Amino acid sequence: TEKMETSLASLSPPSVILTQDELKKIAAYKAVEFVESGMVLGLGTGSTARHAVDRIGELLSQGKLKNVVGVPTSKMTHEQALSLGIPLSDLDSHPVIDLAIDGADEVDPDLNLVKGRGGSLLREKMVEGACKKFVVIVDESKMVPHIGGSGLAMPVEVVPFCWKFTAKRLRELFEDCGCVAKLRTCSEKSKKEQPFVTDNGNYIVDLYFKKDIGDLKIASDSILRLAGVVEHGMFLDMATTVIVAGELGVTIKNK
Ligand code: ABF
Repeated sequence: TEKMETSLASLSPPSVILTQDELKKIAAYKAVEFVESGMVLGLGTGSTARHAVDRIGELLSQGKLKNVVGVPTSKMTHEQALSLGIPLSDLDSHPVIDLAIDGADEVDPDLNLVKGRGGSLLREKMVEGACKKFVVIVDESKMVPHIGGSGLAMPVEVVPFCWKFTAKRLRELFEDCGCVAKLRTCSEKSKKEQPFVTDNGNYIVDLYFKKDIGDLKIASDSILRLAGVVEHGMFLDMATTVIVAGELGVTIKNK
């Protein structure tokens, strides 16, 4: 089901072009409308999810939200939530999450996602796999007809031990799709040549495809069968709602 909300149109006259960050904030604030007092919340990671966490902190400090517990999906979000005074927990103490809110890198028409270009896919998949409702927040640039087909990275978290061997096996799996496998390195200039290390002490191998990868479930299973792989960034059949903010308004897509 799809619902188009027109509130944005009335907020912004057609002459005002919203920035990508403003669109991210609009999607994030809309998602926080689903949050109720007493909920256990999965707190996402990334520049879109950051706005949602800020908003939750703001509502808590204003007393408009009470007794929520946040389960962060990364060390970075943990720090952010802590600084906002959001009470925190983890999956060991709260194995059932009422609602998780997080961004994504790609969303297809069936609400399958690519995540992990920010590097926190494993914790995100653990937390978001444990929630009753998973609301994804994106600006319209993230909507794609097929995930993995945008020419952008499909991240795979791998153990550092013999990562080149694992990267080679990943590339071979998708040989027919013209796959290129690249180790992700740090973004800071001074550390450019060093591997990017995830919150879990692992590396990320980014896969790039020249052709469509076909059946997503088959692709997912074959990646997970490789021994050096910890997790990948395809989130299939997990999102229950996707909130898309675009120049013409907010669209809410439900599974
Ligand atoms: C996280 O943040 C990731 O899974 C995804 O890679 C990314 C999206 O980032 P942004 O909101 O900054 O575009 O949710």
